[in-house]
Amino acid sequence: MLLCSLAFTLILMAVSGIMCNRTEYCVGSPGIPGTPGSHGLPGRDGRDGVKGEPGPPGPMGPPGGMPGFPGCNGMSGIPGVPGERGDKGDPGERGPPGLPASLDEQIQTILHDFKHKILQSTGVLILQGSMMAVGDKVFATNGQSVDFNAIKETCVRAGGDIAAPRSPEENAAIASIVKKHNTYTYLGLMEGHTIGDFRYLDGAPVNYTNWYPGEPRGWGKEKCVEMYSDGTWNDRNCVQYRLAICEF
Ligand code: MAN
Ligand code: CA
Repeated sequence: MLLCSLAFTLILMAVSGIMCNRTEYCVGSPGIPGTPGSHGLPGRDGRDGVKGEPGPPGPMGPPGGMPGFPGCNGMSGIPGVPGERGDKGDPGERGPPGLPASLDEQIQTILHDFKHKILQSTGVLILQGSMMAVGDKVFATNGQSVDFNAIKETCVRAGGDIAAPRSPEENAAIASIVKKHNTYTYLGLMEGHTIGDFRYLDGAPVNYTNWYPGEPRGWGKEKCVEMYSDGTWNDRNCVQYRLAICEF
């Protein structure tokens, strides 16, 4: 049988022209590739990857958690009201003795300049007829006619008093202002509790009068005193409008 198949092979080889011997591989056309093998087993797990970015903040927790840290300080409030004034301090030490003012050249220069300035201003006011100077007194008007109380207020506000003549010279000065304005004025006099007892506003009795003939005849009903344009006086109620003349 073996001999038979060997003989068959040799015959086949001879027919097909292929020659070979026992020490060489046969040279022929490649065979048909086999079918692919089945899938191998799964490989081992890889190494851990790099750490990812932090996730978004989580939702707010339930109430009753721990209190947070204190917040920053707020802005400063508005300043409080100033405190009460403190007590007066003790007087300072006495300075070194100075020159008497009469020998102090600097003081004398200042006084001289003051005097000059005051003389200039007074001269202008007298020239313009804005003031009447009699002795140490000065009379002036604002040209307004108001009642007795308003004249008093106006004069005090200006640093003076309602004009009250204490001599014929002062009376003439006031009268010249009244005449110039072609009107009457109230004087700084009033009737006291006793009828006919007219006094200066500080309560002192009058030491000079210039009543119009027959005046005063108000018999306690005319408490104020007006001056006519000729300088004579009449007792009168206090609510007429009269020229405001003050003395300083
Ligand atoms: C007249 C005189 C005055 C009086 C006035 C009042 O002039 O009787 O004495 O003060 O009237 O209007
Ligand atoms: Ca009268």
